[in-house]
This record gives sequence, structure tokens and C-alpha cells, in this order.
Amino acid sequence: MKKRLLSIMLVAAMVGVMVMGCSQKADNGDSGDASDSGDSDLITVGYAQVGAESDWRTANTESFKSTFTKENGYELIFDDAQQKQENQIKAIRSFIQQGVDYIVVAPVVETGWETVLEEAKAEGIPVILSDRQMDVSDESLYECWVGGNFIKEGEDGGHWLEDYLKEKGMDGEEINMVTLQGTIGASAQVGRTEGFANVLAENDNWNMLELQTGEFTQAKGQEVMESFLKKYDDIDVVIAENDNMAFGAIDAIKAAGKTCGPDGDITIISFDAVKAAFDAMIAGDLNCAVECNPLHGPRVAEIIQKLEAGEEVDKIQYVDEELFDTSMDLEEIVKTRAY
Ligand code: GYE
Repeated sequence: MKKRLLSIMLVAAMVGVMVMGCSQKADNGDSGDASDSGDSDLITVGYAQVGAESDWRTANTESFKSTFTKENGYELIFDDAQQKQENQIKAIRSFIQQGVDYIVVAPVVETGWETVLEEAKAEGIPVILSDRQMDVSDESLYECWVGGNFIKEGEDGGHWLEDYLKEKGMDGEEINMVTLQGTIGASAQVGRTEGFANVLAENDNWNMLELQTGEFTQAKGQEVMESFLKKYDDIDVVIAENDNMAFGAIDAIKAAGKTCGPDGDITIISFDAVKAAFDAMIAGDLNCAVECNPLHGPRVAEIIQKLEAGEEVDKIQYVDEELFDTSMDLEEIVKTRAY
């Protein structure tokens, strides 16, 4: 009975919003908001998520969904943009129309956001960036950003390779490598490529044969690796800009009759360090995983609580990250991992 009444009210509210037109904004989400199912003191948060392209992304979505619950005082409107910026822009516009209290964006790519951010600003809706960054001329268009230090991650991967080759007595040898890049223009791709390139520039014997995008997905990572293996018969190292592309690369390498990992023909370095990457290292297929922490839900909630209390927040907030390789006790470490 209560539920039915609520849905009648919801439908009525939705019709009301449609009749009122698009530009109407509810009072700071406190009433009559299409997304707010009647709980007037909930903070409404619209999250424009990238997609569901990787294990990292799944963990990130889960982190938001389990943090922004009604019990915790939030109404979450979640949108999966299927890795398309145009879908994210549409989602942000819809959040604005619904009069949310906060907009959170994990931007697919870095550029092209000014117009929609200005629309949010005009309605007085704070925008928080999480995971990937935006490249905008006016930084007042967003409150702050929280995520991984992608350039450092790339450099850490490069330094790991320097040490590894030294240990194997291979420093100074000609080393041929390929890179499976993430979505071109995504800050995780831009930063990791740049960070690794910084170390590459210091090693004259490293030869980057080719870089190509695998769109952060396992299927595309496998496809690109297959084409690399057909083109080059002397690949020593694969840099996969996320774990899922590394998993695709491992399949491609095995299908081509080659081996990878610490005892194999090809060394693989990946980024994220999700649980399946630990499994791949334990299985001896993957050498090293540079951590990128996806658990941003509680971090963004903390930012929102500070903003609600009128406190200042740091504009750029990097998350601490580690690196894991097969020299470690991975079986023990993986037990302590949350993703
Ligand atoms: O590495 C990848 C995901 O932006 C850090 O996006 C994130 C990246 C992550 O698809 O797996």
C-alpha cells in the first residue's frame, strides 16, 4: 500500500517535471526532485561512470554503489556511458535536469568538457572528478579530483623493468617492446604512456616497436597482441596499460605457441593489480602489476561531507599505490586485497 502510494507520487512527480520543462531545477535536491524518491534529506549524487570495460571498473562501480546508499544518506543516480564521452555528456545534462546535489564524473577522455561543466556551474551544482582527470582551462569548473598518479604508475613500471633486467643480467642488451595502450585521450592512458616513456628515454637499448590502443578491454587487448605477434617475431616485453589487456595478451601469446611471465619468452607488465592479476602472477604468466586503487566511493563521500560542512577540499588528491611482482609472497598478499 505504502509502496503503491509512493509509486503514484513518483509518477506524478515525474510527469510534473516533464510538464515543467527541462530547465527547472529542484531546490538543492531537497524536494520534488525526479530522482529523489520522497526521502527529502538524502543527498542526491549523479555518477557519470565510464563503462564496464575492466575488472578495475567493476570494483569502482561497486565501491560507489555500496557507499552511496540510502542508509548512508544518499540517493545515487548511476549512469554507465559505455566508454563514450557523448553518453557521459548526456548523463551529466540529465543529472542537471533532475536537480541533483552533486555530480561525480570519471571522464572517459580528458578534453571537451567545458560546455557541460559550465551548464552545471550555472545551476550551482558542484562537480567532483574521480579516477580520470579533465583538461579544462578554467579549473573552477570542478571542485576537485581524486585518483591515481598515472605518470608515476608508468614510471614505476619502467623502473621495475630496469631492475628486473639488471637482476637477469640483461641490462645493456637490446630489448624490444610493445605497448597496449588504454583508451586514447583517457588520463590513465596519457599518464601511463608518458611515465613509461620517461624511463624509456633513459635506456638507449630499449626499443619500443609499436604502441596501439586495446581500449582497456581484454578482447581488444588480445586482438592487438595477435597482430603484434604476427608483425614482430622478437618481442621481449609487453606493457599493458591495464590488467584486462594483459589477460588478452597472455591468451594471444599462448595461442601463438609462445610463453610469458618470469620463466617465459615475453615479460609482461600491467597496471591496476586486480585480484585476477594476482592469479596471473601466481600462475606464472604475468611478471608485474602496478597498483591503481579503484575504491573511490568512500573518498568521494568524504569530499561531499566536507563540502556539505562548508570546508575546503584539496583540489588534487592522489591515492597511495604500490607495485607487486612474482618475487613477493603473492598468495598471502592477495588474501588481504579488496578488489
Ligand atoms: O586502469 C582501467 C580502466 O581509469 C584508472 O580505467 C582507470 C582505468 C583502469 O578501464 O582498467
